[in-house]
Amino acid sequence: MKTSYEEMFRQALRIRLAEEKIAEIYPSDKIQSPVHLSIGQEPHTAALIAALADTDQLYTTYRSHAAYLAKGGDMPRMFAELYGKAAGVSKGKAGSMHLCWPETGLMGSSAIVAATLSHALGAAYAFQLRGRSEIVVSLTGDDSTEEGVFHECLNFAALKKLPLLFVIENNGLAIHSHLATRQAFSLEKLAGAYGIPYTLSKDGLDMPAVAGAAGRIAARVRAGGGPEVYEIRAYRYMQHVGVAQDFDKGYRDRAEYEAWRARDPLATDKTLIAKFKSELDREIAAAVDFAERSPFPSCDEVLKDVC
Ligand SMILES: Cc1ncc(C[n+]2csc(CCOP(=O)(O)OP(=O)(O)O)c2C)c(N)n1
Ligand SMILES: [Mg+2]
Repeated sequence: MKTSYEEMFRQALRIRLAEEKIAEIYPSDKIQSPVHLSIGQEPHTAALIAALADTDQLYTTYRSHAAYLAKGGDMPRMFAELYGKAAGVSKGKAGSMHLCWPETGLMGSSAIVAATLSHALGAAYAFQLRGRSEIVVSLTGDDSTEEGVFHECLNFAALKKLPLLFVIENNGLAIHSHLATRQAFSLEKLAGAYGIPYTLSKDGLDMPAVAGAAGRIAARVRAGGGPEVYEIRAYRYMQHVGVAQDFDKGYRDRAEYEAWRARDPLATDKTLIAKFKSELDREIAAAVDFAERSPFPSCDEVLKDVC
């Protein structure tokens, strides 16, 4: 593994502290973009990305702060984007749900469930045609596997033996709907129907296990073994969209959350938290300050870059 446990921990903690800062700022309405927080799910994202080469490409969903930061996205420009400022990654026009940082391979994220799957597929096909050594990773939620495009992408990726890794972050929920009420199929068997190998990590909080599995899978995909499906089970601590915890809505039990949190290294490893927290708090405060001081785009920007 190219990244040490401490570095993965630091990266995951960096994401958590940044998202906790977003939650703190949000009631002020300075951030008008809807926000889908990854709190609880950052460990597996940090571990997955730690196992990839820096030049590998990643495509993901609206729950994108974690992937953006772990893939090397600039923190001040992320906050500026959330604030709708001209200095934002996408000049303040994309908001939280469409972060990208092509400089280090985060090629796109989208509010439309499963939308980036076909983009990842196309990129993987291009890498193959050009004889490149990079692989493409598609990181999407459990609900995306119900979309027709997921099945089409499995088929084409298997047919062409593309260098594409489908990572499914399974938090068991699509907004308020549990997986058991939505899916009549097994992901493993579905992948198997296309001859695609499937791996499961039952605990997304276990960063060494996720980084180890992701590294082994990525090496096979890179060596020309064709696409793979990697499911990571996780738990989101916050509501689907927004910055509250919505246990009062009755679709899940606080005890589930407490059981995950009791094992969560970002909550329990006081030694590593103490080691990194002050430095990360300073980085985040500087990013927020940058966003607050930056100007909004001028009115003549409104139709540029959008059509
Ligand atoms: C094509 C499409 N259908 C429905 C929606 C509404 N929607 C937004 S998020 C979401 C649930 C997605 O769940 P999942 O893929 O498991 O990701 P998670 O939010 O759990 O990370 C739905 C149905 C949408 N954005 N796009
Ligand atoms: Mg989900």
